[in-house]
Amino acid sequence: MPTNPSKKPNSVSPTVKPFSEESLTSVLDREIQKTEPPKLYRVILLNDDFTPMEFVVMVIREFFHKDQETATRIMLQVHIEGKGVCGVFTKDVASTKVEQVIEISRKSGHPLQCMMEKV
Ligand code: TYC
Repeated sequence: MPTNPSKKPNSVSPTVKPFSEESLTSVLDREIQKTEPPKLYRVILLNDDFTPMEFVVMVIREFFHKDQETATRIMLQVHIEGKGVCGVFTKDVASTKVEQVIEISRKSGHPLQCMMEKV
């Protein structure tokens, strides 16, 4: 084996070469392409004969951040058609909204039903 006179006897040559800017970018691009977009879920209110309309409007305003007019329109759609969409969210957010709506409804003595369905 030829000896290199400038090399110290016990030095180890580096095995990891630093990334060039281009190769780092292509590695990041590949990682981004692997990331799936999050699955989305509709949060839906169901009609019943007992929950007061004003309570449903309050729920839609407070938990889904709708104004009075939009909340009233969604409530009336549920009342007339049997169900209506209050919003579309990622799984965890949708499931938390469903729990919160059901909790406040039961605590208030109303049978309002809320569910989520995959978009
Ligand atoms: N149908 C109810 C009533 O007549 C009102 C209502 C609307 C209830 C929407 C639930 O998700 C609902 N008082």
